[in-house]
Amino acid sequence: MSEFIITTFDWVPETPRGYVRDIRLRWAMEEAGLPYRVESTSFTSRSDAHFARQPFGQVPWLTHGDTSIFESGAALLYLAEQSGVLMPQDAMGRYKVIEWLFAGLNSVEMATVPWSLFMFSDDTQKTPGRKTLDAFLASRLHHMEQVLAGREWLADAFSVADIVMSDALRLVDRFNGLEQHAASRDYIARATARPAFLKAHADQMAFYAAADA
Ligand SMILES: N[C@@H](CCC(=O)N[C@@H](CS)C(=O)NCC(=O)O)C(=O)O
Repeated sequence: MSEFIITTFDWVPETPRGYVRDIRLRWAMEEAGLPYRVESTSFTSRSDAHFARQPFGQVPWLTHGDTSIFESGAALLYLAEQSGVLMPQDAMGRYKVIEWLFAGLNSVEMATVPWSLFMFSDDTQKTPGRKTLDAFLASRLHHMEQVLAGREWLADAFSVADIVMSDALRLVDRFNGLEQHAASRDYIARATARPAFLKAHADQMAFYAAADA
């Protein structure tokens, strides 16, 4: 089998460490027990070769033989298919995971990322646009709280959808945005207590600590 390679930035500032999206791929690899290595691309200078792999000049991307995949969700689906774990094999089970994977990326992360950009920037001005964004996020969090109050994982078993959803929600938790959402906090705690997450997180932190040296 060809080698799996995750490409991420060679360095990032302190704030995003532990949250750079290569963690989603590292996490899936650890869950699946797939061997992989991590390569890096310059954070400060985005080359044509970088844009050829990731058209927005972002990370991560996944390489496997001749296959190169950008977008963390697409790479996770590929890994789920390659490994035979992190997603059921039957069609109905697969689509249960796929719908929640898209919900994580397109319904929840669509609100969490812009909100967290304000929080990272210490921008607390209550402009009309900000109030709309806060209400948008509050609605998504409210509905996720109802869902998570009734189940351990989004589909029948832990899956790539949980990697994305818990990763999106932990960004909100980082800024204490889940104080009124106990089920969501419990879900994040369950997900991030998994040995695969702990390893992925420790490895990302060590990778960037080494980059400072
Ligand atoms: N939708 C993309 C988002 C990727 C993304 O936002 N990557 C961040 C790191 S976590 C990045 O590259 N930021 C630098 C930039 O946007 O220039 C995915 O899920 O892969």
